[in-house]
Amino acid sequence: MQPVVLLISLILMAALSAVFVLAVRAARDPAPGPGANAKRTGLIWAMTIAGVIVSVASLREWPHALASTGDALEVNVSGGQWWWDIDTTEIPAGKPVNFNVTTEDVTHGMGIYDSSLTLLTQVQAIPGYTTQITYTFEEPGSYQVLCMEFCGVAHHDMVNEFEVVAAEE
Ligand SMILES: [Cu+2]
Repeated sequence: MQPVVLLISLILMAALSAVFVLAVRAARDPAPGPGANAKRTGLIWAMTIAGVIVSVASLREWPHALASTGDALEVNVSGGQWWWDIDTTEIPAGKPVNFNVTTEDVTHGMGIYDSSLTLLTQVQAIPGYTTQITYTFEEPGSYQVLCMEFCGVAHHDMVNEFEVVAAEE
């Protein structure tokens, strides 16, 4: 995945550089032809409209559901240097879970990973606040909570886990 991202980044950087070079060349031209202003106005409108369309289309699918209040299971998570305290060790699969996350000292990042260490969801843990994230686990298994924000020498020790169990019929 990373080589693909790198390649895309390099292509976009080259495209941006080309635009920059063209803009510098155009600025050297002392007398822009007639209609240049109308062309610029049209270009700005076209870019604005394209930008709004791309933004709305790409933001439609949020990576996580908004905090739900319905029949979700409430799980409280508290972080600190250097531990995670989770008040629930078994979570039923297929049921939305509201994680209420806070920290007792500095800012941490609560990331939830599956057994292959794929990040499923994450939320910032902020002192004095409770942040919420809702997630529904589909697969039973062991899940890990890791800190995603460097928070001191034992940051890497901020590991805890919980089990997702098959829902009772
Ligand atoms: Cu931390």
